[in-house]
Amino acid sequence: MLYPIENKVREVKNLNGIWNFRIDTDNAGIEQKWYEQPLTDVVPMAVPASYNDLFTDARLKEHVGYVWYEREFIVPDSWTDKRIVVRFGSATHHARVYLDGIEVVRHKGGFLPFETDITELLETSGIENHRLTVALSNVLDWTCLPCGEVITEEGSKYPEGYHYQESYFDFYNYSGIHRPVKIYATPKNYIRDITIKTEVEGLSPDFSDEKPVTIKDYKKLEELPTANKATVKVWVESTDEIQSVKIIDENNEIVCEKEITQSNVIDSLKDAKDSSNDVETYFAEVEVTNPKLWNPGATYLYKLCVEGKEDIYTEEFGIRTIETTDKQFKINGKPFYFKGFGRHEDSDIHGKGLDEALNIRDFNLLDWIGANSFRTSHYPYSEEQMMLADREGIVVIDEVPAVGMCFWDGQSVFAGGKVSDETLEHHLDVLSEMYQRDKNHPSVVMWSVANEAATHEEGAALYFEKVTSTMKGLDDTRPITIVHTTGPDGDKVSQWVDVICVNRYYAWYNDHGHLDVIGLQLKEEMDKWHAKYNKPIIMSEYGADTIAGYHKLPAVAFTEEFQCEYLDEYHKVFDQLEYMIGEHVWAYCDFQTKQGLNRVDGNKKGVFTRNRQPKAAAHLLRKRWK
Ligand code: GCB
Repeated sequence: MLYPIENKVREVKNLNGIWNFRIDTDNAGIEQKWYEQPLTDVVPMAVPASYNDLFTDARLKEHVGYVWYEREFIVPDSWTDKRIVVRFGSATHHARVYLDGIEVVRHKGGFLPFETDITELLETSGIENHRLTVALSNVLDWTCLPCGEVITEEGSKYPEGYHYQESYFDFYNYSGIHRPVKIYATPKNYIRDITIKTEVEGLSPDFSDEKPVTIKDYKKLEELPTANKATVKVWVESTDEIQSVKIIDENNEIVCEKEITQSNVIDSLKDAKDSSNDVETYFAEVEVTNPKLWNPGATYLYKLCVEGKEDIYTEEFGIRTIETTDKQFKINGKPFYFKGFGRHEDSDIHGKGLDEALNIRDFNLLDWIGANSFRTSHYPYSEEQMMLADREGIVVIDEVPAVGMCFWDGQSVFAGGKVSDETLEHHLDVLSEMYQRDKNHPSVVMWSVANEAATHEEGAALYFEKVTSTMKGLDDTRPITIVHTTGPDGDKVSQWVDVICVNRYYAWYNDHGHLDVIGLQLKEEMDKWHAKYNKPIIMSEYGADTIAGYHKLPAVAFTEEFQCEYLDEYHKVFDQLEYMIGEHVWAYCDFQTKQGLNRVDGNKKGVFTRNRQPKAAAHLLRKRWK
């Protein structure tokens, strides 16, 4: 899915700002057709933002069900004869969008964009001020990702109708219109999608003998790879007649150009929205000699400019290769060691709402600490973050919101009537939406199809065989992973992934406080994983809750000293194991969770505070990673 851009023929209007807002206390608004009239009893609400932390009333903050957003907009006269689309960067989790009282789109899933063509409605409405209304539900059940369930309590101990949202994942269920809302105009005939894949020849130098790839050895691999030639394969879906594709370098010089004709059309189908138009898929191959490669921390971004008779679209991309072996993860032939974090989109007041200033601070901190990568735990992050990652050279493991598919008390998720065919169908849809959104980002080097699912269950094998094969079918250019809580003995799914990601909390959730058992237990388990699957391993989570400013010698749990010693114990093991290809500390920052006995106002495993200031462990990691 293309990001809305402006150019000679395309225009974008931002609808962010203050909207009207109303909590649907009885969840009756849809039945009562609130969308037909301007909303009543509204309060002002910021978009994009989570609404939860903007209220002072717990009933509003914790509301389970629908809330309503509304604003007006005017379409400029200059957009007459254009195709007009309304687009949401994300709305968490189930959205129904109405234009002037008429439903125009529904979307399930809180972390990916959706859009719809509203041209015809706008043209026929005869109204100047258009009303955009959104009914948004934050309810999670077993048919959506993340999974959850609404629990209703009965009996004399609870007020009548008492219910709350239950979830089996460890972050607050922030809700709202979290990412930008835009309307944009394209020519009537338009470019619908672009897919870019690159192939590289003559990579040098040959790093294949560089072993073992532990953090210490990686430091020796300073030399950047080069290549003789790249073939850029381009697929363009368009209702417009495509005429050329050009590749433009960072100096804005055209490095190659190809004329496109009808002979480049490889497929044609009816446009679902406009049957008078066919969406044709054009395919072209363009060659770049001596390409500048996109490397972690040393990026190069080319632009692919596609020109049709009416429409133009320019997409950034990078040229790089990815390969995995039994012990390595190579980017441009060079072994890559993941240093970084599992993160969250989370901050005070904004919740999960896009905050560009915060993103800049985060990328500056990643640079300061010497991190080269992160995982989008546990859902795809904003498009704006992905663009920053491309530009700043931060490597991304892109994860779908498949989290919470595990009970910690032994109940079955896959055979206990929880996960169903409907869950699977949605999971596959989300994989496809994530791929469609992020496929052209060079920073994305691997897809994660789930975090900590109950992969030891028989049913999980059937389920994840479909999930992994679907992901592989969508993208033949990137490896895939699944992030485990299950151990190597129980795991039933890792035969289908390329890299094993393991979350481990030795001396935290097990043998709490016993730092001296970490080395033994960790090494034994990692060796087992590698012996079973012969695949490289990333420690995708390890960490200890730490209250900033708490100190004690000798170290005890929750102090800054403990967090440092804890990480050190893990690092000693990683540095001995040549199949370990990365360390992602949990977590980048402290973050909000639901209330729980082991959460003192949130998860405190951050290496930085929620306010993005360093704990002692940040200095330790900086020394190690730099
Ligand atoms: C995990 C989860 C993560 C939690 C973390 C913790 O394994 O993947 O979402 O926040 O543990 O701190 O318990």
